[in-house]
Amino acid sequence: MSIDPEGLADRVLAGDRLTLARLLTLIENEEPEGLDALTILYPHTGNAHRIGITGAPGTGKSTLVNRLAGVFRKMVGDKDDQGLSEPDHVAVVAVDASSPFTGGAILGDRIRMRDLAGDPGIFIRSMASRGTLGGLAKSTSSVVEALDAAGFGIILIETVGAGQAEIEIARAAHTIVVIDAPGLGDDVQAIKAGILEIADILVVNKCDLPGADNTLSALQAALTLGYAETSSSPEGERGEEKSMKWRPPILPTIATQGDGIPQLANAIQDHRACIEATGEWIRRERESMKVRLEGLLREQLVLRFMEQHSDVLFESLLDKVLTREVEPRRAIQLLIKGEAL
Ligand SMILES: Nc1nc2c(ncn2[C@@H]2O[C@H](COP(=O)(O)OP(=O)(O)OP(=O)(O)O)[C@@H](O)[C@H]2O)c(=O)[nH]1
Ligand SMILES: [Mg+2]
Repeated sequence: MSIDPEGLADRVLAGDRLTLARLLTLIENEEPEGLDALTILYPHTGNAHRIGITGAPGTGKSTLVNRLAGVFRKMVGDKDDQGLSEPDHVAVVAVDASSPFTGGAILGDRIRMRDLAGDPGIFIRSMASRGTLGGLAKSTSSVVEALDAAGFGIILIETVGAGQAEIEIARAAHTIVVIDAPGLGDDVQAIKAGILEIADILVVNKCDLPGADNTLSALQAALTLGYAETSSSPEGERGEEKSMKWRPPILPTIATQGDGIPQLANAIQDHRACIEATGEWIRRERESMKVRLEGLLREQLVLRFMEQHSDVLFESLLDKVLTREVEPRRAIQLLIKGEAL
């Protein structure tokens, strides 16, 4: 059956959720019709607040994201001429790289179905981590774009903060929430290196469990240390800029009971307001699009190169690299120059 990309795009813009689900599948499978529809939809994007939720496996991300979606649906927007505006529609994208050991994702999905079914303002999509990790980041960006065009004002993106690709996905968000929980061993080590630095908001979930206070204070200490290092940087900071600077709060939650979730929703809204006021929003949009375009360019250049050149040269260079006759970077120089050996 042929698919008409214009018809698809029109129905997505009109709020047809079944068509949206179908489009997301086309995008995930990298079908050309999906890309054609995205091209039509692209001018309608740019309105969503993208929120990355990341953290170690089993910290309660899925449970927390469900609660958060529900809380956002109850928050009314700013007052305009017509009175209070409707709550934003909320989309959840769960990038399922969960390890088979925790089994958390399955449970989380069951809770999702039970709590959120029936609210047409909430849309949930799980993305399987098949294919390359780079491919995952790429299709996640496109899925998020489709949801943005479909009118979701808030898009929550859950990733397990376990690897580079997941960190890349989180980085494409306007607001990054990093979740920690007690009982994961060394509290700060439990958060992968590099992930604390990208957090706009830190959450200690499972505060009903023993050790929560230790996790809170360990994070506080790590954060204070991080700040001491930045503020002693040689450039210095003007007082005014410093006062505008966002300081990541550390918030306690019990996601299973909903405790602390309204405070988290408020902190996320505050962060949005802060980065909009300082121009950081625009800077982040530009930076994440730059990374995305560079990735797409790299991919296309490699594909084109491989199409235009015979495998023979590549394979013979590969052989020579393996026998230590040619150094790898030198091999690529030779390959690009087209110099056969
Ligand atoms: N005690 C307690 N358990 C919680 C809390 N939040 C979540 N859990 C439980 O922790 C387990 C994992 O929850 P998930 O929400 O699936 O965690 P996750 O971080 O999404 O897991 P992965 O996606 O597999 O990384 C489940 O058994 C939850 O019921 C909490 O606040 N307190
Ligand atoms: Mg999960």
